[in-house]
Amino acid sequence: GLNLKNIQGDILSGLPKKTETWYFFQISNPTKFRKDFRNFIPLVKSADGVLEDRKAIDKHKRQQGGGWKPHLIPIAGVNVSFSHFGFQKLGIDDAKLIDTAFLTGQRIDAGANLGDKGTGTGPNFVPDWEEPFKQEIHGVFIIAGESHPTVDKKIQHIEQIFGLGNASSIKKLIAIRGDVRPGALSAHEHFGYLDGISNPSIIGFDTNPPLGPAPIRAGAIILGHDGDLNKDNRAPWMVDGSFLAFRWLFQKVPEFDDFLNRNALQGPGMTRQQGADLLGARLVGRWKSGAPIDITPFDDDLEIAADPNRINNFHFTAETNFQKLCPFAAHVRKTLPRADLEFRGISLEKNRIVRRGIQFGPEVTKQEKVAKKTFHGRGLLFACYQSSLTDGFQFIQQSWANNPTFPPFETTPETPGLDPIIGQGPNRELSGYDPNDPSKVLKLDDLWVVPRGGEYFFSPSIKAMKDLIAA
Ligand code: N7H
Repeated sequence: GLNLKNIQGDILSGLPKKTETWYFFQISNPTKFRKDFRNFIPLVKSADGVLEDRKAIDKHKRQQGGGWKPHLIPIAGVNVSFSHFGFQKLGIDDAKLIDTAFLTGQRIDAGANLGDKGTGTGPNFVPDWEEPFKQEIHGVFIIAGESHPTVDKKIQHIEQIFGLGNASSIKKLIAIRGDVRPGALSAHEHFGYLDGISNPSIIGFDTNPPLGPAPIRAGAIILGHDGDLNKDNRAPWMVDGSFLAFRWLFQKVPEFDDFLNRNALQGPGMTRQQGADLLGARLVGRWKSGAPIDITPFDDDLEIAADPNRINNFHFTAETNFQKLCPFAAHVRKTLPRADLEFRGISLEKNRIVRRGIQFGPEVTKQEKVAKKTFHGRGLLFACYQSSLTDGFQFIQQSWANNPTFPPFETTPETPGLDPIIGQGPNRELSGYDPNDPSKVLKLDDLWVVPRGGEYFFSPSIKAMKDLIAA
């Protein structure tokens, strides 16, 4: 079984959050850091702690009796992760983490494999990122909570533990605040689509999974368990940890909406708005409600969206080798191709990731809508966990989203093209956007999702924090 008291809470359960701060730091004084870290460990929320928090939240909701404006109970969750450079700084040998993406770091990987824009090549690649991410990042604190005051109090506590000013054992590089969107949009990302629907169900943890993709073994996400392809080669302290890929992704929402409007699909009795909505759904693979176009291709369906056993229970089975219902390049088909590969007997278990992102930035203003142009930074603090970055995040981005010939097909003439949401690369186009003629190719505008920073981290077990990192 899984030791839920030893695994950090964001990995398995997801820290409950309305707001979350990502606090990136360098270790300036390793000896003092190790001492301070011992006092920090009690703040860390385990998977078990999150389950208890969720119970308390549910109980509180019941007691509120579904009032018109429920109060939230103050709950904070703290997690911590280290980059390869952080382990090096602490003198910890992390070679048995094996993962080349982790050991290289994301700045160089961004040029070599992820397709980010920038200058220079190889180890000298400098991506077009925000300044703090061009520096060496050693670690990140993740602080989640129901409100800004609760989170800010925790941040102050953490800063006290590690000391302030010249006496500090850490140097803050940047703290980025994420916030879920207001009101009814709270579970939707900034383009407007419901997010957080399809995360892998984990055998032995998710006891009553809804219908959908086959549940996976814990080792696909957590090191040292069945399903971790390097299980037998890990050092003992790596067990119960997980790799974290972080990406700071800016979204150009008015520009995306304008593109959908300009290229709206046309059909009998279809308004321009309906044609724009249909095009958007075909680029994502889901309607804004979350309903998958593989099962409701021409109209949104709120009943399907509201049913946990239908919203994720689609497999492209009627569609392998075809893209009338859903384009090959649609974001959810690129990032989890389901039957496209499974019908050839290829398992997707090793490529599954657990996504834990949060939105950042304000709602689109009237001024931006009118100008069809972004004036305020907003987007997604993308985060995902996996037991291999090279099979998980990196693979999905490089070999699927950025690869115009994925999925590979023998029987159709169409080249799928790029994932229109996250795909990066020279030829920004995809086929299949028009259900009436899947061979038609749509030229896309410049990126609507712009990477401005990121790093690869390892989220150690709580035992590893005590035995290996703390002094
Ligand atoms: Fe994606 N979007 O709004 O269009 N994503 N994503 N993603 N994404 C998903 O099924 C989005 C990004 C995956 O299991 C949904 O939960 C945006 C990166 C995977 O069927 C929506 C951004 C990577 C899935 C979005 C972004 C992925 C997924 C449907 C950036 C990895 C699950 C909701 C700003 C490299 C696929 C859901 C499955 C779903 C959007 C980034 C991967 C709406 C806007 C960088 C694996």
